[in-house]
Amino acid sequence: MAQPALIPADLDSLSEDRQRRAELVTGLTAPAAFISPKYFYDVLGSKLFEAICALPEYYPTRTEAAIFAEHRDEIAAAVGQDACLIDLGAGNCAKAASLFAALRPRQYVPVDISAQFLQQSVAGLQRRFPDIPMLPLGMDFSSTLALPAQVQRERRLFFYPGSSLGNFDRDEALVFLRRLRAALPDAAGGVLLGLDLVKPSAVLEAAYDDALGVTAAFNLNALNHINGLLGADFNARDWRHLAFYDEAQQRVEMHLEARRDLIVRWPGGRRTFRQGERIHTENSHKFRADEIADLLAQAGFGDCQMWCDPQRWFAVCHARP
Ligand code: AVJ
Repeated sequence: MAQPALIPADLDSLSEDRQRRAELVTGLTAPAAFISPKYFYDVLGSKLFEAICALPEYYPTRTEAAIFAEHRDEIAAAVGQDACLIDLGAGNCAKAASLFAALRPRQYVPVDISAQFLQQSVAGLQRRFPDIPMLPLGMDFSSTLALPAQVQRERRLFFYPGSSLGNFDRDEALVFLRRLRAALPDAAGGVLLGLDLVKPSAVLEAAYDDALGVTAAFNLNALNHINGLLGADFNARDWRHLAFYDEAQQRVEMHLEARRDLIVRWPGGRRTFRQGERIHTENSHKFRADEIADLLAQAGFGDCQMWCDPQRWFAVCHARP
């Protein structure tokens, strides 16, 4: 089968570009500077995330994979076969691919903001699975879920693994889940989520500040990515990676901290940072098992099923409209 063409959903159009610059400038010039974690994912960032998933400290990926392996048949029975598998933040597509044999999807729709990386992933995947029609979408699904007409409506299954939902605040997560719910026309499919659970902070902090410094590189790479998008002059050497667990907010926060007083410039703007001043780059919310069913119910889903590892570090959930 020919290599599937990537649908580049507008990322390069002029208005999208202007909007993205405006969003970045808003965050960078805010009194407490911030950027969206979606800016981690250029080609290098996607590769660094892939490396994170292989780190001994980063338990989510392998714990989730173990849950899928252990409960494959039950999960497949809950989800049903012949689905249109819509993989949100597909990256290297490895998680979905590991389920292909059990789920036998009728159509595979991987979606990722890192369009070029996705294109490379899908090219290899289509060769391994020539019989599954694949429709890769290079788009930012955090703002809109406008799926092209080629995406089958029947038996849609939104696959959102890896605790990516944790990047949203609670209210944003609810809005996002409601949007998924609205895009599901029938009861057959649903959502299949992977969610990271609350656990001792030492485990969490090691997972987001690993000994090899891969997560630090992943965080710092956002600055290089922004330099390209905005024409800014960030120097990654001026910044330090910071990650800590906030028990009250139930989330790991990542920041970049200025190592000295400095000025960052871009066409049409600039920002002074004092030594020690931070840019907030990510929240990674952790869930309590009992709040997951509530969240899904509030978003309009029913029939929630959940599978965990023996330590109860991670949860895989399926819910139907
Ligand atoms: C892809 C958002 C699930 O929050 O654990 C990994 C990203 N950040 N290490 C996460 C991430 C730092 C990851 N998610």
